[in-house]
Amino acid sequence: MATTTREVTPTTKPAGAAFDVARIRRDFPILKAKVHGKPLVYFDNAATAQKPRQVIEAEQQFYLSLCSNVHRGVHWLSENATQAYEEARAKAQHFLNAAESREIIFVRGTTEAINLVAGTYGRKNVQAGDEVVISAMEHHSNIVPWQMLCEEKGAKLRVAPINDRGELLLEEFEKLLGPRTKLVAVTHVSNVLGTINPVRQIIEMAHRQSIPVLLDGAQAAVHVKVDVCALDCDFYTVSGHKLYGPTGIGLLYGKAKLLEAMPPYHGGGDMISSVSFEKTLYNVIPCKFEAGTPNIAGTLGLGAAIDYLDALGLENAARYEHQLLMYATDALSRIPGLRIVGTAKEKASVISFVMDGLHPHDVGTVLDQEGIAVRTGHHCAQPLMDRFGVPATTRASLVFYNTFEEIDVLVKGLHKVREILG
Ligand code: C6P
Repeated sequence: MATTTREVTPTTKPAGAAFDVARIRRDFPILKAKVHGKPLVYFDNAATAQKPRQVIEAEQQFYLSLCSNVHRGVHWLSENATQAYEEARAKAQHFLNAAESREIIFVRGTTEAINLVAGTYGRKNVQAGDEVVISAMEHHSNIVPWQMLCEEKGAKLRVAPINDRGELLLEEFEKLLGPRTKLVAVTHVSNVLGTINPVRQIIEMAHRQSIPVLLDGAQAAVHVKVDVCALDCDFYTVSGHKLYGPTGIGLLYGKAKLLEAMPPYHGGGDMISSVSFEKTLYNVIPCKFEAGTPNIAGTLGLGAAIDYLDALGLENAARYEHQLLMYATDALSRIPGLRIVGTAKEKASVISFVMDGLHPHDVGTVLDQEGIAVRTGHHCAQPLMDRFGVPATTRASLVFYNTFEEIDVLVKGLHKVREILG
């Protein structure tokens, strides 16, 4: 399959030099794979992204030459592994532009990051009668932990509505804020709709009433340059595996003064400064929140992914992804009986759609036979499906190693879906 950058309409043509997708694709070994005898077209990036060779090698290198535990040994291997682990933290700090590296906590992913905040900050600060505000477009990971907390505390979960394009209704959101609101937790980018939320305004509105804000950045960090200092968000979450890093590793950013005041999450080794049967004293941040042996290889892999993105230039990638989004939106909109769910003005390259009379699972199964990987289902966002009156959608999520030619293959595949399924 050709992997050149295609000329598109002047309004969508990239500024500056063409993005060398063919070269980039060579970094991702799996993209050469064939599925059912057809070249793989991987459009399930929002579920998990593919990994460049640099990430795979960083993990492998840890086991080949550095394997040991961190923060625990005086021997050469352990000291060097510790140094590499802390270097990865510094890379994450710079990636998010956090003020200090101790504001970066390594977790398994966004799910664990949000559970950590709900289980510590939430448990400490949310009491009976208080409220937590989320939005109607949240992933289950940013619903259920708050629901569990509210149930335990007798607090209330309030949900800010969205319009039919999938945009947050900011005025309605602001009306939900008040003296009882103890936290706002919203997604930066929707995994279903692709909507990029106006997070600056959200944070300003909440901060005017001294309400802290958690941003679920699982999808956003991939497409948007995140600057937690400029945003002034209180917590930010990242899933490493969506950011071209390994599975089982992610980041929680938290402002130091909040993290310091929070009780620990898990108890165990490394999160303590001293233990006796009478009393345990906790370690300083970030160690206070990293109990037990961490995912060291994954952390180094995530560090390599951040290096990769730095070299590529996230802004360059985002510009190219926007081209793909425009091209795919136009092409898919021309398919009779296909409706795109999520048409926000500010959108990342995630396209959910439904086809008249067809179940998304059947659509996904036929596409799979063509070598095309999309996600079908409720995308862990059942309340959002209800909001749009659909049980499920088919979702194509595009990133910088995807090509215009692959979108043509998807369009062809969707015509085939219609031929086969009626
Ligand atoms: N969404 C998707 O296919 P974890 O699984 O912890 O890395 O991330 C959870 C999560 C939280 N918030 C958002 C906005 C997400 O998109 C996800 C993960 C994947 O859409 C898997 S369900």
